[in-house]
Amino acid sequence: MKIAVVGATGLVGTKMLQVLEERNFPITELLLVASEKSVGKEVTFKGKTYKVISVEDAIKQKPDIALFSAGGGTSLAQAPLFAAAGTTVIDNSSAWRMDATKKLVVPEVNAHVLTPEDKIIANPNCSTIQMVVALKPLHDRYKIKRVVVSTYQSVTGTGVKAVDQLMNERAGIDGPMAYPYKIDLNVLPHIDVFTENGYTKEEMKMVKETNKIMGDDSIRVTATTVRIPVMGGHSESVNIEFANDFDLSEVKAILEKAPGIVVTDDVANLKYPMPLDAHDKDEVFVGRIRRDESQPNTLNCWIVSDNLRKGAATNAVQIAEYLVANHLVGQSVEA
Ligand code: 11C
Repeated sequence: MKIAVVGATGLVGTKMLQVLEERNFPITELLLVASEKSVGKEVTFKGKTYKVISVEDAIKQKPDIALFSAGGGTSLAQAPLFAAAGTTVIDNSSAWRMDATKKLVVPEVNAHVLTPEDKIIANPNCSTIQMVVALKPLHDRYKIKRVVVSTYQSVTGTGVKAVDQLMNERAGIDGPMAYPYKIDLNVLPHIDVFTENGYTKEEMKMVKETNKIMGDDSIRVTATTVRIPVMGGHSESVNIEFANDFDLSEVKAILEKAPGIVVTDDVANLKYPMPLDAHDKDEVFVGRIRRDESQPNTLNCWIVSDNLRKGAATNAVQIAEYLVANHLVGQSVEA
C-alpha cells in the first residue's frame, strides 16, 4: 500500500506513524505530508528518514490510503481532492463525521458498514470511541436505553500547546495559554466551544456520534465533558440503563470476551483502570463495574483509554487494516 500521513508532524500524526510501524502495516511507499511551514522537515520511520512534502505533491502521487490528522479546515478542503484521485481518506477531524453520506467507524463496532465506494471515512472523537467499544457488546445483549457519561480528559486531546501549558505551569514558567484558565491543579468543565443548548461541542459529539456508530438513534445519551491536568488518556464515568436486567458476572464476562477491551476490576486489590496505565496502549480498559442501586437495570462503570491511540491513531490504522484485509482499497479494488 502507498500510504500518506497528512498532518505527519502533529501529536496524532506522530502517533499514527508509531502505530503503523509497531503493527507492521504493509507499506510499499510512505508519503509524509504537512502544512507549508513543515515542508522539507525530516521525519524518521522504521529507521529511514523522510522529507515532509506538501498536500499538492502528495495528491499527485495518488496514494492508496491517506490518514488525515490536519484539522477540520484542511480536511474539508483536501480530503475530496485525494478522494477524486482515487485515494481512500481516513479522517481524524470532525469535518465529515455527521455527513450522512460518510461512514463513521470504530472497527470493533461497525466495520461491516464499509464498502469500496467509501472514499472519505470518518474517525470518531476520542471520547466517543472508547465509550462505544464498551457499550456495543452490552447493547447487543441487554439493549441500552440511556447513557449518562462524565469525562475526565487528558490535555493531549487539545494538542501540543496544551501539553506545553500544563508543563510550563508545573515548572512555574509563563507561556502561551491553550485554555482560558490555568489547567495545572485545576479542572475545566469545558471542552471545545459552547453551543446554543448550553452543552459544549465535545458533549454533543458524544451524543450524536454514539447514535451514528451504534446505528441506533433510540439510545439516549447525555454528557458532561471535563478537562483535567492529565497526560496518559481519557477517563469516563459511565452510567448505562438497559431495557433488560443483567447479571453482573455475565456483564464482566461479556466485556472480557469483547474485542479491544481489557477488564481491570479487582477492587479488593485496588485494581482499576487509570490513565497512567493506559498510556501508549491500544486497548480500552474497563473497571469499577457495579450495579446502580438507585434504579433497576442500570450499571455504573469506569472506562479509560489512551486518546491519542485508540481514540485517534490506532482506530484510524485499524480502519486501514480492515480495508486492506477485506480488499476494499488499493489495486484490488481498481482491478
Ligand atoms: C479533546 N476529544 O480531548 C477532543 C479532541 O473531534 O477529534 C479531539 C477532537 C475531535 O479535546
